[in-house]
Amino acid sequence: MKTRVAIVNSANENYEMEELKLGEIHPNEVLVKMVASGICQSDEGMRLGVGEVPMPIVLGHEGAGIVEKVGSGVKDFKVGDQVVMAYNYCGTCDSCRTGLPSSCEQFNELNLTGGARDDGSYTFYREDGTPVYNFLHQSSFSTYTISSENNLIKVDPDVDLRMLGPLGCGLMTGFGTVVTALKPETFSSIAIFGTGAVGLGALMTAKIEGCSTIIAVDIHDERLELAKELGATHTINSKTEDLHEQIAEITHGVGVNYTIDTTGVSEVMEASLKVLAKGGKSAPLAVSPNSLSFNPYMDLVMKRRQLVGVIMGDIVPQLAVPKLIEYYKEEKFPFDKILKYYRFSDINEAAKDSTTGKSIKPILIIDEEYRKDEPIEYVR
Ligand code: CXF
Ligand code: ZN
Repeated sequence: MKTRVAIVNSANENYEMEELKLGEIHPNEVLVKMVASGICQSDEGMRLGVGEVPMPIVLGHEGAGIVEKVGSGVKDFKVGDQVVMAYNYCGTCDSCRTGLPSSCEQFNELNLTGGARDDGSYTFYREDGTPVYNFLHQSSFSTYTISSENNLIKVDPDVDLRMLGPLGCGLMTGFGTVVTALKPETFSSIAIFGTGAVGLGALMTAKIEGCSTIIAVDIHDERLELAKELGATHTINSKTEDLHEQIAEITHGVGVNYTIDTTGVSEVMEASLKVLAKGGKSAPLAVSPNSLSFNPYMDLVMKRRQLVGVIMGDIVPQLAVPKLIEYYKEEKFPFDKILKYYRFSDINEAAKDSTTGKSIKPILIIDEEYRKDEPIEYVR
């Protein structure tokens, strides 16, 4: 069977459209006809070579589609199911069994090394038989893809799949970081550095969880306006305002209880630690090559602060995604406000718009026939 993909041949190159052959579906796998896919900052990180994934590769990991065929061992999905896709995990290691599949012992092998199965076979091949690597066992920048059943989250037939892909990565990461990793108390304060999809997902969640002071920090005023609309009680433009002064004023000199950094910029990560109150907790989330420096005695011990690592929101995708859809329907998580739609063939423009900040969350429409009677507005 053939599939049309956006391929990256080597680091730093643009996406190119190409037709590939799909391999065989294995017993625990599912063939998905893609409807749409978000573009995540990590896709860009991988394309630019920061993540060191093997190439040529089909990226994309915020996919949504319809089950076209299931492997012989798949019990929970059937042909025609609407699915959102997240990452793969083994399901049987201690982390998976204790509800932390994003810390799966086999996370790297299953997600980041190209997708060879135990028998050495791959999900994508070129006409000449050479394999093309997959990403997070998903590779959603493709008209059809072979995924694992552990990647999939079934969603109701009534919901519009075209908007749902980002729930499987960026938005779930922001959501999970708040509800699972930081667990802010009602009336506590939180500052979110960077108002992209992860930051805004965290911000909407902080509001749901009852944080009474929600500070959004960014360098773009339009983004800060949107953050306010989505629940920020305070905004700081750290380019034009003094961050430390502002935070001291907002928190009456105490500092913030919780911070999240989504920028990966050294000084910003450092600031997100240093503005914490005593007993505060900070989560730097970005896939970034940068480091941060701090003095453990002064910055942690004396203030009893914590710096925590969180991956994919430390949450089970199959629990998080349906919950987020429920919150969306209740108008508590209006993530539609951050989405912009592009045609699949405009993937390079869409990726560029996400880097320049023109689009917070670009979504590629891969199947333009899906719900054709409910047209959506394209950026170009
Ligand atoms: C990343 C986390 C590190 C591995 C690739 C995916 N998360 C979100 O994009
Ligand atoms: Zn992602």
